[in-house]
Amino acid sequence: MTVTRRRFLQGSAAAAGALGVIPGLRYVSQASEGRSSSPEVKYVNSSCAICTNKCVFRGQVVDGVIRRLEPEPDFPRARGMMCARGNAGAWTPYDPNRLKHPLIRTGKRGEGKWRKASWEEAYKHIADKINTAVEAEGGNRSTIGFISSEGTYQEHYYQGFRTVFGSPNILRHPTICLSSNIRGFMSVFGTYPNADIINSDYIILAGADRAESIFTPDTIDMFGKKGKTIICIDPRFTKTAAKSTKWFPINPGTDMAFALAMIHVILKENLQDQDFIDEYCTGFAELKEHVKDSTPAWAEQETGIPASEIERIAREFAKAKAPVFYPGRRSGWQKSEVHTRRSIAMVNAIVGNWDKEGGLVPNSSISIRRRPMRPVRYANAQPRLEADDVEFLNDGDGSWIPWRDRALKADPYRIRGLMIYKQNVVDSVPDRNKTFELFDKMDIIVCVDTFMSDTAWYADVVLPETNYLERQDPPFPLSGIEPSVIFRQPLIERMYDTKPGHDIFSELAAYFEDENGRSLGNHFRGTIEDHMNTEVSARELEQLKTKGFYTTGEGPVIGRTRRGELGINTPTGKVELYSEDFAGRGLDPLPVYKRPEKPGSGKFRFLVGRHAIHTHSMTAAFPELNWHMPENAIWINTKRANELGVKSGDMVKVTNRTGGSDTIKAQATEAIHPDCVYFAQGYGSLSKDKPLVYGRGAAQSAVLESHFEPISGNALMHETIVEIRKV
Ligand SMILES: Nc1nc2c(c(=O)[nH]1)N[C@H]1C(S)=C(S)[C@@H](COP(=O)(O)OP(=O)(O)OC[C@H]3O[C@@H](n4cnc5c(=O)[nH]c(N)nc54)[C@H](O)[C@@H]3O)O[C@H]1N2
Ligand SMILES: Nc1nc2c(c(=O)[nH]1)N[C@H]1C(S)=C(S)[C@@H](COP(=O)(O)OP(=O)(O)OC[C@H]3O[C@@H](n4cnc5c(=O)[nH]c(N)nc54)[C@H](O)[C@@H]3O)O[C@H]1N2
Ligand code: SF4
Ligand SMILES: [Mo]
Repeated sequence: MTVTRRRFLQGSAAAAGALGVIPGLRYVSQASEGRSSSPEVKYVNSSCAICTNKCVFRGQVVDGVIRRLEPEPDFPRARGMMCARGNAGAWTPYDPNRLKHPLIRTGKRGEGKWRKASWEEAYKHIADKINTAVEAEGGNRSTIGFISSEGTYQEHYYQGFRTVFGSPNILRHPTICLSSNIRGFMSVFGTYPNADIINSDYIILAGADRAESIFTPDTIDMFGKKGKTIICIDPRFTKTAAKSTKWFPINPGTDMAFALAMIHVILKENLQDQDFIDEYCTGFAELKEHVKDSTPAWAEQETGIPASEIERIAREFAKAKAPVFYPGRRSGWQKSEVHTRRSIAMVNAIVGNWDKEGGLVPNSSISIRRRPMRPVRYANAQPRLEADDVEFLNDGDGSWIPWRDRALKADPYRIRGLMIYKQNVVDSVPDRNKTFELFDKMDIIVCVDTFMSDTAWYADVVLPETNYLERQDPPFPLSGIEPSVIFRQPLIERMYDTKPGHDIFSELAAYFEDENGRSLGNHFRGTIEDHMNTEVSARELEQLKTKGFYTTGEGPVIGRTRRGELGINTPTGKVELYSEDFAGRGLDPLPVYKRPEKPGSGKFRFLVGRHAIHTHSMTAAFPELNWHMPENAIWINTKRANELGVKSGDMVKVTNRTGGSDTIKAQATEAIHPDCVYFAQGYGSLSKDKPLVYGRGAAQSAVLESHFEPISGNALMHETIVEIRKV
């Protein structure tokens, strides 16, 4: 091997080169300089960390340098493909802007002045600040807020740390993603199901951009199969719309009217699956009465979708062999979100679409022998800050928006510190001005990331986690219709002074004590290898090491409810078309439509949504993806743009009702509903260590107002009304 580590590091740290090729390839060219004539080639299977899908790949490593990541053909979710983002991940270890060692802030927050620190120094600094904060609050450990998105370490080590530390204040990703969807489907079916989209012959996608958001082989197969009808309902002409049979640019926030009218037609024409309803459902009579007046003509007024089309879709859907009204994923849009999802669940229920091929299928997962950490009980333990603000608050997930509001008012107690792991809260939580107000009240902000995100940029201590291609992660059960267990193993040696999550949290724990003076480090037993050896069998571990995953070998798990192996996990044990539980809580027991607010003259509803080559805020600065899309632009309907005197390429200022604003290039287009505007996430960064997106384009969180849905606690991303002004 002729590439020494030092030489490689020198190469990768060089500034933008003159090679004129895709930037990521440039790093690898630099890394591979002076390659030997008989290179050492090896393949390592591992799993992608660039989005939640965790596709398993086969990584090709030549002379210790990653050359490419190929999809693992046997892995059910990836089969023959890896998306653009997954491919671009190959170069992240070599990105000169990655985090390389612990940093402690020396200047003001956000000034970007740091000193390099050893891990011991960083841990000690964190522990001193946190212990002082807890003391200042009379021993109340709830004063530290824990924040994380999903990921392989999040589940046990990070949560484990929080559990033994003793704060109930955890905020996880569902609160800014899909908790309203989960709650809506749970209230009807008792679980949040998957959709067997490959085998369904009639699919309604309302607010689900599969072709960009879950661009996997089954999505391709879904579009590719003959004889299939796909109805796309979206205020934007997305890639999914382009691939669908029909697209309807619905008035935003009116999906429930569409769903209720579908139910109306199906019941009026007696197209329902009465046998399924009689055997599995409760509340049918109430639902039938409820939708009596939800006619297609009424729904046309609300949704903008012609009545004749609604009627036709309802009929075709009910008569199809395997229809599915896709549940969607991200769901925090409008105020009535939980009820909207319930109405969508009910459209499925009345045609008997439950636990069958081509339909909705309850989640399956493979269990592993994980030993959860037992919580330590502290005398001053306090309930979650926002415990009273949300009807169905999930204690393990929390609710970001009311939590932040309470923290700002120190109501009922003060939050003094934030431990943030793998969530870029400055960009991912609406209304970043408010997030900064929260930061201003903190004695200590710790951020564990792999890059200098906007959140890390404003933190006091930044801890660099080891890149996913250099790291060993524990086995992770991936649930779905065809469940599997995946894991990550290093393709290359660790290049910098970084640590994997397991080490970070188990080592940090040793700097804290419980009330009896016992080290919290005692709760973390064993190395990551010890965990792996106990969590799965030797044979399974061997499979993980060679293939990067294992399954039960039984293929899709469909039909357990119908075979009597699985109950319906609602309070009544039935599919609930009417919810006594909701009624008892003073909530509407049936989905009641409420017309969303119209933006008003000269104003727009601001929408967010996925982009095929980006993951949230994370990838916009990946050189090879940024090369395709150097900045974002705001979609404005052509007619509305003309009214404003705005042309494509003009700069506009977008301002919300609370003064939040950002400036961005305009893109006049027919591809968006006249009431709405949209731009992609990840740009307009504040972190100077993300130079490709620093100050380039606009940030969604600068423009999003804070709203939440009080049944599930989901932050609402489509309740923002903005004004556009040419600058
Ligand atoms: N490429 C890529 N893929 C991803 C991710 C990513 O960041 N990038 N993130 C992953 C994650 S965490 C999630 S949660 C999923 C999200 O996956 P999806 O939910 O499929 O994707 P989104 O683009 O968030 O939202 C879907 C669509 O809803 C539309 N919409 C907005 N308002 C309305 C409305 O009122 N009615 C209707 N019918 N439609 C509306 C938007 O225009 C958008 O096109 O994607 C996952 N996959
Ligand atoms: N404005 C806006 N906000 C949104 C959404 C939106 O569409 N627009 N969508 C919402 C949805 S659906 C979701 S799921 C959430 C997602 O919210 P986030 O989880 O905050 O999403 P990301 O922007 O991907 O940020 C993840 C952070 O983790 C870092 N990271 C990546 N890999 C690793 C790793 O291995 N270890 C560590 N420690 N860090 C790592 C990345 O560098 C990045 O800073 O955002 C929600 N918020
Ligand atoms: S869908 Fe793309 S980014 Fe997500 S895990 Fe798979 S390859 Fe990675
Ligand atoms: Mo999400």
